[in-house]
Amino acid sequence: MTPESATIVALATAPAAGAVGILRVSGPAALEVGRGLAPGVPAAPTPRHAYLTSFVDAAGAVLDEGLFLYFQAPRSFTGEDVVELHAHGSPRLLRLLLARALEDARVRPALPGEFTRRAFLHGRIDLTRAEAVADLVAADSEAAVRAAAAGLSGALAERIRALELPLRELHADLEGVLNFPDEAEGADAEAGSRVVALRSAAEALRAEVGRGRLVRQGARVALYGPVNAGKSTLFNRLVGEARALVDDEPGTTRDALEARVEWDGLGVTLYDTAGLREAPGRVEALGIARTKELLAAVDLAVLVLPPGTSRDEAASWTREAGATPVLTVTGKCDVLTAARGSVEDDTNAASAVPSPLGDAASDGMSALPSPAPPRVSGLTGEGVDALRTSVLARLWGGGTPSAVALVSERHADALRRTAEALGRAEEASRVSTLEVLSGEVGLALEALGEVSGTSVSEALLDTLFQRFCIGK
Ligand SMILES: Nc1nc2c(ncn2[C@@H]2O[C@H](COP(=O)(O)OP(=O)(O)OP(=O)(O)O)[C@@H](O)[C@H]2O)c(=O)[nH]1
Ligand SMILES: [Mg+2]
Repeated sequence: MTPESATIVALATAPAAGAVGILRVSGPAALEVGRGLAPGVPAAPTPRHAYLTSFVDAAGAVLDEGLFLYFQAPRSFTGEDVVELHAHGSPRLLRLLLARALEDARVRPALPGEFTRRAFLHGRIDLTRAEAVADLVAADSEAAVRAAAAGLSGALAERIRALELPLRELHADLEGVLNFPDEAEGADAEAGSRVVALRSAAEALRAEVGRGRLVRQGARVALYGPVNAGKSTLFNRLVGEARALVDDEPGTTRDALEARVEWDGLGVTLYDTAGLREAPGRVEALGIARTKELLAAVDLAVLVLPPGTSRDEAASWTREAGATPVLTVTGKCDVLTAARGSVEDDTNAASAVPSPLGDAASDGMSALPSPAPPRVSGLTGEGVDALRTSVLARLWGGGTPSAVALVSERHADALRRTAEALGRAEEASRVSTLEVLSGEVGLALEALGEVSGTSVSEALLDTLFQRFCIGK
């Protein structure tokens, strides 16, 4: 029995008490099984019509009343006959209904993602859309929801097709010239420039991988800098609650703290870290080692400097972040403003600032690299909105976080192999034979097919659909 001939059943709603619970059946026996539970429904129900009916046990006793929907193959989500019973959301009742459906020998429990997998196998959706279903369910920010919805409506499928069709044509032309040199003569004339264009289109899609990952997983942003710069105060301000301990003793923060926020719909995990300094105590040194580890892993490092930091010092702090992009801000700007009026004003927090404002760099701003870093104050909130905007701009680089085709790591890997094969094809078009060129174009096509699903293995499908929940 091939998997497709089995009828599958699962609860499509979470196994918890709720307003509505849905039992979903798909496959050739779906209607019969569904009617077994809801005998009041006509033998040939109108497809897509909601019947209000009773659900009964094996003896015919009424268990619940709810809606019965029938979707006739192929016009259903899976492409097969589908029946949905919308009952009251009682977990115990739903298990009874499920058990009854499973009494039929033609029925077995659905595997995770199996409904969606059948939709894919029956050509109802391509692989990018099937994955968008899982992305939507897993989405934990507004940007992720919107991007998954775009994927669901075929945004990525569209762009893959725009690449796949001309690639297929090129491959056919080349194979034509190779196999029927007389009939297809000249079809390879533009091959070189066609390959170049296709390669840059593949690279352009690949370039969205970073954004796709940001949307899918959220961005990681760490605050770092010298001890006592005001990182924890700023962290609390950005998070909107007093999460981190704040104190005027340098080295207050040891463990890195994290908090999840959503800015302009984009999920952001924000980290507060142990301040960096030479010769700390043992525990603090462990914290500093963590800071450095974290800095290497985040998408953006926000360097918080005390007012009055010199240009050279600022540059050396920047280097602590290694390859991670850095956004520098001057913290405690309320102090700076006050100190400009009275340098030795001990009545405000200026006394807590480690770098004295009264030394050679008496005007702190002119000592920093130009343009001067934006100024913020975690204490008063000044400049914090502007900082949020700059962080988003640095992460996203313009545009709204939803305008992305959600390129996943899997897509990225397939696109990389597509682009590499096209790179070799480009080379071959200049120095090698038509066979080699056509071979590389064929490989590019195969790699691209993994994205849409025109060329995928069972193993890949297994891995993909394991991400899904049962009943999806
Ligand atoms: N005036 C003023 N004082 C601030 C500001 N931010 C922090 N402070 C003070 O500076 C001291 C250190 O603040 P923290 O937020 O703990 O600084 P930190 O960078 O997290 O310090 P470590 O965890 O020790 O590295 C505290 O006394 C804060 O009240 C600010 O924006 N303005
Ligand atoms: Mg701190």
